Amino acid sequence: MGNILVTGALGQIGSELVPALRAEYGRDRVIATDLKVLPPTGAEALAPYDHLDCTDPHQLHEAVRRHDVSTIYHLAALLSASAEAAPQFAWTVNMSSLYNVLEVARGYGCQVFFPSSIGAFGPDTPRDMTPQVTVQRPTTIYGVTKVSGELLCDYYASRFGVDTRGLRLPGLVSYAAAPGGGTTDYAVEMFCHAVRYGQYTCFLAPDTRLDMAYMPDAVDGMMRLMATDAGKLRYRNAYNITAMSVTPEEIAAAIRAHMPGFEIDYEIDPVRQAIADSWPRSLDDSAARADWGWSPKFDLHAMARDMLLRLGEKMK
Ligand code: NAD
Ligand code: AKB
Repeated sequence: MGNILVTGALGQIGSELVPALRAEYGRDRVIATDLKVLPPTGAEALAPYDHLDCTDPHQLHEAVRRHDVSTIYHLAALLSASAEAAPQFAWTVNMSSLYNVLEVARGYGCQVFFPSSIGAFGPDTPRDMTPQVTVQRPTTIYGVTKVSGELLCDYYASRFGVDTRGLRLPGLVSYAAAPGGGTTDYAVEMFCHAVRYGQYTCFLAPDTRLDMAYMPDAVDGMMRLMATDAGKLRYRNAYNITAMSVTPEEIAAAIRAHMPGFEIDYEIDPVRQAIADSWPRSLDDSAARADWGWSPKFDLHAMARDMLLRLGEKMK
């Protein structure tokens, strides 16, 4: 078995996925890579780490060859709000990097993980208990890249036999690293501002319902999916997963159960509100539960308790 390469490793997911992979498979076997250049002081703690722009096929090819890579977790991308602010750049980053990853995987026989999103659905999709297989006509450039990415993964699996696997991730809540320009960032911000200031001004309306999951469950789901026998997987584009379907006012109430003085008000950002309003309110993740045992441990209240505890320790 070869080594594991993670692209976009310094982002919100990579900051927790890389340590989890290293704990499971050994530090030296997991190569963290990102576009960001590490300061010399941080380099040792993250090693093995390579600076890698995965829109450059040569850099990617060279990293996979040099590190004897057999598995790629491809996290590098622009998220929904950042992508909407720069749609042409988002297409280049999200699509050319995935194409390069799939091509190098075809050449070297690598397994590939691709993180799709609830953003791969659009206003024509059934919004409640959104099925695994349904209409996918997103109205954001982010969603367009996620549907295209799902289709490309499917194509490389059926046409070239590349072992592609993916998840349609909901908004992820975590304390280790800040989120990177998404619509569901409000949930993470709300916890951070609650601990730091006791108050948060939310950019989505109080009753905006979206799927979420806590990062430890999401990381466990990615690793579990990648370790499942290939024969059990009915879908090679991406599986729906979710742990909770929540609104800003419900998250605020869960925080108030621990911090009764927490205050929230609302200043709606029309761009991110329109994105959220085009996404599902709740996903049907029964295929993931049946095929490879998706089973999240954290509901809203368990997540709120853990987030407030961890952030409190971190901000001491
Ligand atoms: P993030 O924005 O926090 O991190 C992305 C990382 O990619 C950053 O560190 C950035 O420097 C890096 N990057 C950008 N362009 C690059 C390039 N050309 N080459 C190499 N690295 C580059 O994102 P995240 O939240 O960690 O998300 C990772 C993946 O998961 C993305 O594909 C995202 O669409 C998907 N996803 C995330 C969520 C979520 O809630 N976090 C939900 C659904 C899907
Ligand atoms: C975003 O809001 O863009 C991401 C996602 C749900 O894909 N968190």
